[in-house]
Amino acid sequence: MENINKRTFAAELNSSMVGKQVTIAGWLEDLRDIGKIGFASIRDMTGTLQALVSDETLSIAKEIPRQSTLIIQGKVQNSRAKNVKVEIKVTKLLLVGKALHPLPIDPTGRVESSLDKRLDSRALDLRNPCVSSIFKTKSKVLQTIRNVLVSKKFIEVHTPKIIGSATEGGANLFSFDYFKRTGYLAQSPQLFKEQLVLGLERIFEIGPYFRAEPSHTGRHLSEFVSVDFEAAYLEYYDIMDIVEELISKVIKNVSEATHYQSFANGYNRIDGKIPRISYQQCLGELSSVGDKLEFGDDLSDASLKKLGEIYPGFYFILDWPTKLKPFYILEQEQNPEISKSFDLQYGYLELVSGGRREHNFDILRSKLVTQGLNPDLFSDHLKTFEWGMPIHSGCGLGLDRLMMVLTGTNNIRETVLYPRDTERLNP
Ligand code: AMO
Repeated sequence: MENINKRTFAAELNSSMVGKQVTIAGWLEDLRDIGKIGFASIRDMTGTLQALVSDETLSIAKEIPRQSTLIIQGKVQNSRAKNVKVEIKVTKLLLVGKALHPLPIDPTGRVESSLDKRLDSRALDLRNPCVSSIFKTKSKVLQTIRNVLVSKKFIEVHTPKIIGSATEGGANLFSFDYFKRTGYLAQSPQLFKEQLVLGLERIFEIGPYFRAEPSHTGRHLSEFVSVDFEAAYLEYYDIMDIVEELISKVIKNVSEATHYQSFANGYNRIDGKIPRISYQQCLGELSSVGDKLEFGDDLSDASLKKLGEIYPGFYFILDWPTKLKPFYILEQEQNPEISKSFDLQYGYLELVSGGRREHNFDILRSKLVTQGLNPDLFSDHLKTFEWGMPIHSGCGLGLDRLMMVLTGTNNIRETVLYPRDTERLNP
């Protein structure tokens, strides 16, 4: 059919087009055959439209299995149906891709399938508008994040995902044969992003990272996307300000554009300001609800759940004990047992981790040793700290986890197209 490149999308159809000839494309979701005529429900990436078929086009439509892809030509006319303003009176109907039944899942969502089954047929699952809206929202979230960071003079970079030594310490590292040497998959861009502030000052990267974590939870994957940013001459609380702005702009844009309104209303309760609670304060709060922890203890899921009840929604936990943080996090001058660090939480869920970085070569080297890491493996990184390294701070935001919060799911696999975990390597 001609003019398919000038197709009209379902969401574009409106009363001002009545009488116009249009070409549309999409998949057949339903066909209501009422004798001499039939009403086909066609869905495309923007929504559904009603197509009226009769005579020859009705006979063709009746033979087409649901979910098959069609190209249709016809005239826009007013519809008699109560909830449909305009419809297409079909003159030509072309079957483009036939769907072979039985299909593995019902992408209309009328018949529910398990998440596993849906992930096995992810391409088809994405025809379900509730599912595709997660990924449309994700794209919008990314656009918002990029706009905010670029407006603050950050430039977007790409650092290697194939690396020669660990970025976050030796644990959880995937290794593989790299031309007779051992290569690793990057756990984070941590070392590169710090090195880059030397010449570029403010950078961000949005990319996939890999952790060989044998976790079986709703929030860990072996491959996840992180939004990392790093800036020279900013303090860790400046980074928290940027995180706060990112979260508030993301929520504003998402709630304007999608149906995740209920969540946005919840966020409005805290007025765009995210509470900042020190680790020490958290211990006090937890103790008051019977959870007694010593300074230096990590906060377990159970403790974080309790904190989440005290601080519903987003909250920062800052000034963590130095011993709980990686070697690159700077200590407080007044008390080296406390670090200049923060996490952003949503209830029990950790979304962001960041802090001010150690920028002194000798201290950084000795911290590697203290944490049981071999400084020789970090020589390419360490040497950059002898070339005039500015003070700097930054953070990493788990995009897929943020999507869990925005869409109200407790399984990260819902927010990733093709999730990778201990069980899942295909499709
Ligand atoms: P961290 O290890 O805390 O910090 O990771 C940053 C954020 O990434 C997300 N995340 C994950 N998401 C899904 N599956 C996983 N297995 C997974 N692991 C982490 C979380 C987490 O908060 N280099 C530091 C960041 C920095 O200091 O700049 C880092 O990687 O949302």
